[in-house]
Amino acid sequence: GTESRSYTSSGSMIVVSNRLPFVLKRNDLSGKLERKASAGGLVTAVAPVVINGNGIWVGWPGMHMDNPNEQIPESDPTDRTPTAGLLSKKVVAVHVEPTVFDSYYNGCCNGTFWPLFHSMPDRATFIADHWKAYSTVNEEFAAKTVNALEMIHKEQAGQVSGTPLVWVHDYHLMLCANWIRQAADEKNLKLKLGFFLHIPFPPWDIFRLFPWADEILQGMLGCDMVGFHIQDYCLNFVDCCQRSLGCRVDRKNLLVEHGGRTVRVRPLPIGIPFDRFVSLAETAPKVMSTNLKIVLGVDRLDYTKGLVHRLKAFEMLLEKHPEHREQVTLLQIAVPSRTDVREYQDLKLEIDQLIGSINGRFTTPNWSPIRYIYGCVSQDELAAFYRDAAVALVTPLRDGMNLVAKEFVACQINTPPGVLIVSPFAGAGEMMHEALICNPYEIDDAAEVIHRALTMPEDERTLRMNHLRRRERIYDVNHWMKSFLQVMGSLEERDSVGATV
Ligand code: ADQ
Repeated sequence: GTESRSYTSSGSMIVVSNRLPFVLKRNDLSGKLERKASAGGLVTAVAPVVINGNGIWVGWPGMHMDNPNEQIPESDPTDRTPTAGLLSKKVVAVHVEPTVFDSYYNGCCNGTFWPLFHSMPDRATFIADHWKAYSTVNEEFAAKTVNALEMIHKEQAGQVSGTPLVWVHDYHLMLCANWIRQAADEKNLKLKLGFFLHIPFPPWDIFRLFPWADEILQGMLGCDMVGFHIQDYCLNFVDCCQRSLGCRVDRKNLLVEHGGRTVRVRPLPIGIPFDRFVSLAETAPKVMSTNLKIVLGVDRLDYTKGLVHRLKAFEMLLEKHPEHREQVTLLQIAVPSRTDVREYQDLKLEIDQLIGSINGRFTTPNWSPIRYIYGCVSQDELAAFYRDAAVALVTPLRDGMNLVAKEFVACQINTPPGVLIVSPFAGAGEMMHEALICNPYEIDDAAEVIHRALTMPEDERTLRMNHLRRRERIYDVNHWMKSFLQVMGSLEERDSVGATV
């Protein structure tokens, strides 16, 4: 098959993200700290660039430590994950006092920015103390990033090497850039600064509801380049800069002038490790023994994912098209998320009740319409679900990109293939043209779209899926990584085949 390549940056890369690419756990028996790897595609693509380029990762270690000077452990010798080669001296852990961290993370990040940026302002809280904590934590991240930059400059003293590249991730860290830039300037440390937002950037009318909106924009404009998944988010950002800050902007070339510098704004749609999902799908054992057609949903349990609307649409399908009863089952997998937040607990209850009522209404002695898994599943199981499903329902009310849509098409290796249904309000809906598009708010129509997917002729399914797969194979997560290095002017392509996991 086509092996996707990994790339090298010309200068060392410092990645700054809320969480490190692994979290620390204390072993109950030995009392020692251990690394617990994360399995995400982003880490798969970014970790090799950090490791190969002798870079550094700055982030929160996933737990509060009584002694912040306690050493981060090296990786276990049996560790085969992408971060195994990340030496402890290349990891900078950011420690924050628990109450401040709570105001920053649960308060400002997930209580304010998450709903606001997903255009759900009624769910957002605007609390000055949370914003203050956000600012404090961002300052701490910036300080640690400058330490990392100093380490890299020291190591490279005298050697000819590219300019170090700092890559800040996501809505947790929108204020870091100026502090990093100022401190680096004072210390005469060269750098390039890039930012990537993993969630949508809202239109001005929504964004300006945030009382300190200008400061966010100024923070992001501290970078040389600001990346979003799609063009729409780029245009929203440019528009906000013009209307809130009065910046001179160039919409065609996506440029913003600020503080005597020109900031580039770029759409950089993220992809998945396509080949990895194909091989998982090729080897994963069957997990469902059933002759029923599976309609699949896989989401973090989050109000942006449109789970309630989806369940209602499925109920409507069974009502309007009774021929699907006892033929089809909805398999919904929901990953527990932000479980200490009240809104997420309420949503869980609402979903439990709705599933109970739909199953109560339609279940027969040999069939029930909905199978519901509340929990994590292994990568193998996930790939098997994706492979063996007839239809995937990816119907968020709003979503930056949505990787589930992409993982589903990667795993569709059986002939004839299944059908993808995607919401136009996900970034993924923008480019996956051959999917069936479904507005999750319009329940009746959503039911009709599911019906159409279930009755689509084989040749049409094949044609659509071939196109979808071809695109995702090319625009995979390594391509995203490469595009970032390219826009930063830091791409040094090695001619070798990528390090595969
Ligand atoms: P998320 O909101 O988390 O990401 P998504 O893009 O769908 O949403 O990614 C979810 C990931 O979790 C997928 O890779 C999926 O495989 C995994 N996953 C889901 N259910 C699982 C389960 N039961 N067990 C194990 N793994 C499971 C944010 C933004 C998105 C954006 C990404 C990347 O909200 O819009 O696409 O970042 O930029």
